[in-house]
Amino acid sequence: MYTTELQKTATIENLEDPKLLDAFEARVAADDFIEPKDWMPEAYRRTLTRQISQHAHSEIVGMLPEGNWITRAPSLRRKAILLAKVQDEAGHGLYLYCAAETLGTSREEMVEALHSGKAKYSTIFNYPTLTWADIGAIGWLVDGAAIMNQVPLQRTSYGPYARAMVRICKEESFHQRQGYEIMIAMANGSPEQKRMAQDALDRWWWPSLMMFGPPDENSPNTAQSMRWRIKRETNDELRQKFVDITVPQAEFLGLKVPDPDLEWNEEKGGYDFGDIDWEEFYAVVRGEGPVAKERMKARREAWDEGAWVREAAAAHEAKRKQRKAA
Ligand code: FAQ
Repeated sequence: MYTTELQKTATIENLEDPKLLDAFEARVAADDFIEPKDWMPEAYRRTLTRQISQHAHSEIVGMLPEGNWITRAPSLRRKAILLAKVQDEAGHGLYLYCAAETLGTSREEMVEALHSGKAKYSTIFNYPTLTWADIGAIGWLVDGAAIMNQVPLQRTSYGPYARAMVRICKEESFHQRQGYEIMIAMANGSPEQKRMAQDALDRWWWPSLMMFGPPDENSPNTAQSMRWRIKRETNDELRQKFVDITVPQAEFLGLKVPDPDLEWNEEKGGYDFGDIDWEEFYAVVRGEGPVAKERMKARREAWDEGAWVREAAAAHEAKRKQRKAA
């Protein structure tokens, strides 16, 4: 109902009146939050719907690589923590779908876009989790990269997205720590455990750097998104910060970052690092990632198998409304 109302408003106001546009731009420039019923340019609405829904899809698809290890976690403590983490990711997906719905697209439409391959989700979740050390590496590197990207989004210009990010960032910070704690245990364990930790770092390092998106000069959306304060830092700025924070953490673990060109650059006060394989990135974006097909199959099956839950919830709601009206 709310969604339909918003859609109507969007069509009526889609005239891009210069006065409205100027007022909108001034509010954004003053760091005001834009709220669902405020006027906004159609391109702003579209960009946000794309980014927030893709973010939501990433959280939901992102449950799969770790979900794969819940039954094989090495202790009850590890199992309970991993279960809680994977549930948190589901929660993040839900807040984000709700935030995106306030822009006028229904959850069903967004899910359909994911299942038909029209909408993207983060490349990182198209890689397999081969050993328990991968669970450590995901928490440390993938959640670490996610936090780096998401902390600035707490100040994104769209209110519902910014507010969703506050809670998500708190939880992601716990996720990063649990991953790093696994890495500490593995890196200080038996030679075989240390070898597994190094192998996980070797496989997850470059895909984690790709999470930040293409280099700024090849990023079609960054300039406008920075102007509208949807993005607060560019892909390259965030990637650099991530490298600078993470390399010392690898050193503390006694592990080697798999980049022969990695070198501290005193002048820029950050690390220089080797070339990212952008061919691989674009192939994964096109749906050619190592486990892309399995990921989409699992999501479609989950959606189909959950149909009865959605139907039951809708029937319950209809009955509740009927009783209230009577
Ligand atoms: N994967 O012009 P840009 C997580 C696409 S959550 C796939 O730079 P933009 C939590 C991009 O969509 C991880 N596609 O685009 C967790 C665009 O295509 P489009 C997700 C990518 O939007 C942890 C095209 O390339 N986080 O990990 C990727 O300005 C552990 C051109 O790119 C978010 O979504 C990619 N990596 O910047 C869960 C954060 N990068 O849509 C479970 C919010 C780029 O025009 C376990 N999103 N593309 O067809 C963002 O900050 C931005 O959307 C970027 C991309 C930075 C991802």
